[in-house]
Amino acid sequence: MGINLAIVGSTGAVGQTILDILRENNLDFSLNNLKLLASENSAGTKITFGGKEITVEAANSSSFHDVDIAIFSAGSSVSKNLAPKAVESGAIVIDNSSAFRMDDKVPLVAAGVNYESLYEHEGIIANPNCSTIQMVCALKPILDHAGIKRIVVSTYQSVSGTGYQAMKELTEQSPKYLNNEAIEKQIYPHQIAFNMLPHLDSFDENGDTKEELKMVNETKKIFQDENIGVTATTVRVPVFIGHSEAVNIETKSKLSACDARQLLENFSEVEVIDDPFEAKYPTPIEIAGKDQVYVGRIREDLSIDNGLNLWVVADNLRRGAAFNALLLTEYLAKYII
Ligand code: 2RA
Repeated sequence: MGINLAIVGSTGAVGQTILDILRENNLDFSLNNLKLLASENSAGTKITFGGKEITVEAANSSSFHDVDIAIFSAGSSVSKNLAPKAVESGAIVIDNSSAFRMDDKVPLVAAGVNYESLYEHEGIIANPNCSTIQMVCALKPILDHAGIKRIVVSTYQSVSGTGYQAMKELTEQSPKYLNNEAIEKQIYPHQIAFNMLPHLDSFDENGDTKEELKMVNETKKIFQDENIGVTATTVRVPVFIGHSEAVNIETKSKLSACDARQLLENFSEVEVIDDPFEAKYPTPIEIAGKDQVYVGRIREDLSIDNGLNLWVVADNLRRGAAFNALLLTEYLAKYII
């Protein structure tokens, strides 16, 4: 029996990526019905899927009566408003927004890292933030083998993390800058073309951004360890798709770079590309459109006893959002509902 799936935010960057992955048809569940939902503004849009034209409907509290699983990718306020209504109607919600991630009653699940947390769900399951997902995937086999004391991460995040309007802004600013024309800014506080902004989301009183705190708090929740030290600096870069991360860790027991490489090569969620002398390491252009987490530059940090450095790259729309949500859907369909 197939599942009845609804996508809330089906016309946005993540919603469209969910549809692309469903069209590729590589997941181990079948669809009985697909309902496409969005805001009033996008209602009426026609989307071709599986040889049929589906009309996008405006999402409201009565949209979920015949739905088994609803994937929400329409921002926190829509999730806060409609996810509880979807659950009341009998659906399980997989939420891509940050609305419920730190709620104790809501499992926060990175596919392949902590599927077991899905069994604790009470209707809502949270997808972690994209930058967290790729980091915890890369660190999971190391955590299990050597333990982790501290993580220091710096990110290089693509504009698609902000959505289609930001991709448009980078596209429009780039030729204008090269032609010495006036640059217009709407989405970011500074020019993003040929620039980098150490500013994702708002700042708190310590000077951390919300994106940085998401990486800290979500990692602790997923790894179920409040004592792991995590500190992050998140940076927006003029890349369309693919977030990159320089991750420095201190393990509890000694792990050589060679053993870390072996652990990562054997982990299902990761692909290692690591031959720097042949200029082989993952880059966002090369991994865009792929579903795995890519790791390279695996090396010991010689400044401390148990230090390792990793370079971690993933397609933020796919692995960091759509694919993670669909892997959770697959797991729920196979083992839980
Ligand atoms: C970003 N992490 O890249 C956000 C998207 N969820 O802006």
